[in-house]
Amino acid sequence: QEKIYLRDYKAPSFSVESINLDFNLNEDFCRVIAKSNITKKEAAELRLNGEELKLVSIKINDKVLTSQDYQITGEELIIPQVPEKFILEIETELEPQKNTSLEGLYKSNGIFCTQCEAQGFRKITYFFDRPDIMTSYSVTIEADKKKYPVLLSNGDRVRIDDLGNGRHKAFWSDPHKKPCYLFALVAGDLGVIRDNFVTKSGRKVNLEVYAAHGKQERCWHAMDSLKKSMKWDEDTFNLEYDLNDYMIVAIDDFNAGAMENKGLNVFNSRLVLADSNSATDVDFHAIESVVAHEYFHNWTGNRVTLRDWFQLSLKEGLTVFRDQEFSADMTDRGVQRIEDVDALRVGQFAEDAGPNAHPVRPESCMAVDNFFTMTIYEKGSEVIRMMQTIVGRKGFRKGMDEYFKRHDGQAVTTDDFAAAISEPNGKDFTQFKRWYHQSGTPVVNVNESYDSSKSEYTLTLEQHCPPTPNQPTKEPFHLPLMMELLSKNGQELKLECDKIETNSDGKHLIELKEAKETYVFKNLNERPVLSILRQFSAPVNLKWQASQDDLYFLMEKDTDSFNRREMAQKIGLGVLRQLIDQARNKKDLVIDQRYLAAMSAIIRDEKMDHGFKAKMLQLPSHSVLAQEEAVLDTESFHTARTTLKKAIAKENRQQLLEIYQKFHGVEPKSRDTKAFGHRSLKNSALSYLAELHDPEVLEVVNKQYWGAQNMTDRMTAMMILADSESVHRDKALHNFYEEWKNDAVVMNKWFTAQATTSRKQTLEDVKTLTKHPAFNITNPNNVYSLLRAFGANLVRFHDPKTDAYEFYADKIIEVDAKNPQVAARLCSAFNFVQKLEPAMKEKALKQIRRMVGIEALSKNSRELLQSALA
Ligand code: BAL
Ligand code: ZN
Repeated sequence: QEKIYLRDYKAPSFSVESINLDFNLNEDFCRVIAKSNITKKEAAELRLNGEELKLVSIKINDKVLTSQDYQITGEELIIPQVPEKFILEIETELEPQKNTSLEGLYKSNGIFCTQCEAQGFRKITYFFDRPDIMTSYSVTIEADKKKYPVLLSNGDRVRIDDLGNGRHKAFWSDPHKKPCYLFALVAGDLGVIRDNFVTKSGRKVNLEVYAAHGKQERCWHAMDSLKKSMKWDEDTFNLEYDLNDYMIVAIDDFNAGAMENKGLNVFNSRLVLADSNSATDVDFHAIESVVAHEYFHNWTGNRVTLRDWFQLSLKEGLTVFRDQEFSADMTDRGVQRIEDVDALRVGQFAEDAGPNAHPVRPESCMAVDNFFTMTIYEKGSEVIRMMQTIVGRKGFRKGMDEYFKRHDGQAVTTDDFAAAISEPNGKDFTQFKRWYHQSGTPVVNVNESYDSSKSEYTLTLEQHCPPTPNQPTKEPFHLPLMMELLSKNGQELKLECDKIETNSDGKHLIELKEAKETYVFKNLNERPVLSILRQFSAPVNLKWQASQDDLYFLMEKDTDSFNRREMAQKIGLGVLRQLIDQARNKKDLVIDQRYLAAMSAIIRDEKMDHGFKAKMLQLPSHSVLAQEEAVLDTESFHTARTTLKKAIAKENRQQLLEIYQKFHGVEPKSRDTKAFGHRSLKNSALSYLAELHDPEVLEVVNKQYWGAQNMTDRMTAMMILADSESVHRDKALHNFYEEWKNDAVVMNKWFTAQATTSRKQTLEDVKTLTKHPAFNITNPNNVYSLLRAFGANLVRFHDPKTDAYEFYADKIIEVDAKNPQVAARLCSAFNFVQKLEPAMKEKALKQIRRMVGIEALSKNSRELLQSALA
């Protein structure tokens, strides 16, 4: 399979002034006529991308071409001779009803819809399928009037004609130039809710959210989130919406989460539909953040787009950063940061440490679709956040204004973005940009000493970055490390060190640029306690052999709430690793009493914010353990974690029950941040209590299941019961199924609850569920909620007593034949292969080799699996 390289980028030889797309939609075929107005800018043959297309005809300036005039390969249409300016008319035929890849034009539950990013447009017509070709679109859609009353595309509605023969035809025109990956079409019979938003300059924007009939009333939270996003982007970045209409359409079969097509976002229905009966607090939060994300793309992605796909983080990293900041403003900034960093650690750090590590701006790839990773998105967002930390919020806003001033309407690069932020702030980002091309998570070692005779505290920081694929050595990174020194009673001390920066927000920063640097702080009459990497100001692994006293002190007193929780995690990780070691060596498991006392103190702390307290009580996940431990012995992980949880629960049984009783049933329908916090705390108390496996607690869980007044409570109870041997288990699962079996979105929760248990028979359950009538392997959400969730269930996926790898590989092969993008997302389950014990490793490698040996395996899956073999 061919690789593509960033270094081969060449500016296009053609420009397209406009394109008109005419769709004629039918049950068994769709005819597309694409008419483009093209200019040749330099001597070149015309090469257009196109895949799986049936070509009907090609005309240049109304003259029909014969087969001698052009050539068609599997991926391109080549016309050697074209005039300088011409109208190219191409007619193709598609079969959307047979399109299982869900790229290009396809059908989901009787609705025609499109997904063009990254390279789906080439499955609609032959075109320059590259983001640096931006043009004006006009679109007509003709279809049966009864079956497809709603006909949507990007931009402005021009008119809709009744053709008098049972068919109608809609005309759309998008006044903004765009690359073809932002093209969209929807045709179907859909319900809709409507509202409007008046922009700061007085433009009234019609807002519409479409969903299957009967589901539209579940779209109000998405609508509300959209309005909040529009207001936030005006207030925060002075960015206003630029069309008369903004439409969101919920689709059941969708590879990803959502798509920011200009004026017409297409969403996975799981990220639109929500009410308190059917959606959890986490779902509500995710919907708000993804609706915002897609809306924010209107400027960061659509108005300013990317030059080539290697620059994907230009729009994704920046837009994730924007949605994280939005969520922080809508909810609790401290808790939001904890959640964002947890997600980064679990997903992106693991990616950076695995066989598919790649830079935020990659240099090569086989499948562009494989770029949609945690590294491009979440680490990309951290890169933007570091820029903001270096220049401060005011400086960042100045840079963003400059970015739009320089590049509105253009297709640009991450270098262009970095220049727009750094230049107006007088900063040099030359070294900083290593974050874009060096992969891997840097490690920062911290060494401290205090000299009481000189009243001096010395801090030495050393950085290095472990080797990653194709990058054996790295240059030092430019690391903004937010820090303070704390006194014995937790006060921030005056910092007398000339190497400390203060950014425009007044935050103290170390800008570590060398491999090793030393900082001397003067006039400190007592040994201070270091609080470093506050707010997780750089995505690094901090190696700090601080004393237990300092760690416990920071966990209790750090003035940065993020760091309090971080220290709780660091101590918890150490405790768990000791227990894992004991479990692996068949020793008695001895619980660290100091840690137990500290966790008990948190449980008993009446003043701590409830949402934050729930985060303080979380133990490090298996995925974090897997990154720290040299060997992936998940049974020991499980034993260690459950033993620790049980000890904490046993010590605090009464207090946990009190927390539960105090908050259970309080404002069960409220969705404000406070209510989220209450529920998250009392459900975390319940999950600790469940570890005791005592019948009284399981009665409480069962009662919560049956009496739940919202999905958060129902789902929590169902997950606890699903992971137990309780007599209540089967009845609850059966009831959930009966209640929601006709609701595709909610049924995914039922699959996940059963795929993520630690019970020994989980694999057998998952196998059975793949044959269940509610499971459809062509539906991406079903695949993710059952199979991918199982692949991420480290304890059961890596169970030496089962054939989980073989089963999972069979499923990857089955999915891959229909939908390569979805199959590729399953492959990451094999990322830990290098950490497996020899016998397990051989088992896993055997399956990977088997998959790679299949000739027809997609380049998407092949690229990811092959690197696991390297
Ligand atoms: N562009 C694909 C979906 C998203 O990141 O918004
Ligand atoms: Zn995005």
